[in-house]
Amino acid sequence: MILARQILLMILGIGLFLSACAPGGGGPRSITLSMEEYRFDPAQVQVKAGQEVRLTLVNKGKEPHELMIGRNVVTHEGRPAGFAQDFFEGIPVKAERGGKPIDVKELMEEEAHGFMVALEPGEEPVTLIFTVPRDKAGEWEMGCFENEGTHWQLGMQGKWIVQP
Ligand SMILES: [Cu+2]
Repeated sequence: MILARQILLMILGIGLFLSACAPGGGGPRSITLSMEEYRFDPAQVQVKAGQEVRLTLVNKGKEPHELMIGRNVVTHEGRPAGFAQDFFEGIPVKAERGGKPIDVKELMEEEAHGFMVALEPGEEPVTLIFTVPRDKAGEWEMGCFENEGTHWQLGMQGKWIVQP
């Protein structure tokens, strides 16, 4: 009986410890977003306006994947190619790989329509660090437009929701 009581107290202690570490404490919000054929995991991400976000991108698939966030898909030669409205426009974004700062431009393809991060399969994850501006509140879409837009067409889409 005494042992059971100790275990119970220990579980309660762990629970309190974890809740103290839970997001909402005002610190940066850490999110891991996995990319694979042909989806984002999680498929829906919620952030708060004004919040600092550390968004780590991992390519768990066998093909190159990218993340773009925006609204209203544009086409290039009849294929989905990005968004008319880019979520990242006007947002200063820092990037880190393996804990070291890198130039975010290294992660972008030359002809990208808006801000994007592309990762080869097995490439080391990248963390994007930025603060969500208050005027970006609302619902946005995440998308991968690799392979001439086929990833988007195959369902590589998600929701990026900015709570006011
Ligand atoms: Cu993809």
